[in-house]
Amino acid sequence: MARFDRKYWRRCTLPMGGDANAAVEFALGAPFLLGIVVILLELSMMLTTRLTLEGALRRAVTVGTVSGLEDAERSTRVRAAFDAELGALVAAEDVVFEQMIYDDLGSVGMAEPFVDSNGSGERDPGEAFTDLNGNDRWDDDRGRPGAGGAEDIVRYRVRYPWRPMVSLVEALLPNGYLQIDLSQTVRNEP
Ligand SMILES: [Ca+2]
Ligand SMILES: [Ca+2]
Repeated sequence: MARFDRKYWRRCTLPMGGDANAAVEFALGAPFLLGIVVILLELSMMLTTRLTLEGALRRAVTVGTVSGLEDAERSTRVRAAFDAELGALVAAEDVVFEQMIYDDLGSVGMAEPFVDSNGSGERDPGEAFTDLNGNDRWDDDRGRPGAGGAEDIVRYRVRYPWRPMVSLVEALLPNGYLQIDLSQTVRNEP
């Protein structure tokens, strides 16, 4: 009768060696680590995009506030200065760049006044309103398009839907993108 070899039995039944364990652990952990790396890369892309847009907005404001320009020329120069600062990361066709003139600082971003006849808390069709910007319709922002003249108050606003490159990250975001919304209000020089 064959003698029972305890050492041989243990060699056959014990788990695999250290290398095999490490391989299994790596196989299980790799997707998680890869996911973290991808998210960090996307985050850095988003921050770089935001910084680029902030720089372009700053440049536009610098160009926009100088004295001695009429509205149309000022507006054209501002837009050109802004566009020139957009790098390759920004899809220029997706950028919404807005220039709005206001009568005073308290009016910035405010809706045109209206009579809330039905008490709904919002302006409904048919309710009377004051057309402050003279475009013959009610607006939820009373500003007039343009970069204004001397001492005018102007708000520059940039909106941009930043989209990740990796579809997995895109799926994590509401609507598949992250809205970057920047604005700066200035008074033009005399
Ligand atoms: Ca109403
Ligand atoms: Ca209006």
